[in-house]
Amino acid sequence: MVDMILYCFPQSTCSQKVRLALWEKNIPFEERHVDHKNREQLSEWYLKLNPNGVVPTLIDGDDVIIDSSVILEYLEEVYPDHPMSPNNPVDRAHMRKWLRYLEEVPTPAIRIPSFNKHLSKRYEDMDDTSYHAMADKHPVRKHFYKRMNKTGFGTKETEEALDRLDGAAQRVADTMDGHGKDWIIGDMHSVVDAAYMPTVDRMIDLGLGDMIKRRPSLKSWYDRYSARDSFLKTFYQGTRLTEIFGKDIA
Ligand SMILES: N[C@@H](CCC(=O)N[C@@H](CS)C(=O)NCC(=O)O)C(=O)O
Repeated sequence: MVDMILYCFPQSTCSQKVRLALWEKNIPFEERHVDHKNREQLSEWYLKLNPNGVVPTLIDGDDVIIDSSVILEYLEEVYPDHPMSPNNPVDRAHMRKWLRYLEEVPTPAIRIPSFNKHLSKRYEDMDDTSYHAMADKHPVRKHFYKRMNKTGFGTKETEEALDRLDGAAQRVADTMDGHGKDWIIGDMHSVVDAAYMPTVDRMIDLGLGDMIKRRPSLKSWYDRYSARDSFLKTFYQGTRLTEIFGKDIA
């Protein structure tokens, strides 16, 4: 019997962040899949747990914790074994600075090519009225879905997103080149690595792997991380969009 339940989608990058940390920290948990295809994240029962209508949601005994980076920090505080955050306040401030940067730049950016290439297919059979009703009901993504308008984002927004992904890859590579250590904040494999990895893995799955490959320190970071047990357990069969939607869908 486990006390910890993670409501998630197998392919969601925000869910993958948390799965990486749970496996890394060796915390037993039950993974429960919210049915994205049928928009279960907007159902009444789920909105009671997570009023933002997004995954992941962590249930720890009687407590409900939402927002992937908040969950990462919560796990660090409550389950300090197998630490993924530094001890001293200055290093912790640097760690948080990275978490905020990742949330501000690459995390929203990766949604654009993901929806353009694959995830918009989930909406193509919906009539316009139902689609707009879904968007209107979405607590945090109403305007995102309205801009996407079932088929994908426009050229300008797509180019901006790719530029942000490239800029973030450069920032991480510069940082790693600068300190010459194995992980983003230095010697310690931390929540920052777990927070960025799913975006990088998604970039590769979307055919944007060149942004990683042409930066040797980033490429060796990916290779190092993807050999870890936590990575192999997080990215099980069916967690990549190409496995669900096929490689050739443009
Ligand atoms: N800030 C939230 C964002 C979570 C988020 O955007 N989740 C996406 C999957 S990665 C989602 O559930 N989307 C549902 C939807 O678009 O309806 C977090 O980090 O947990």
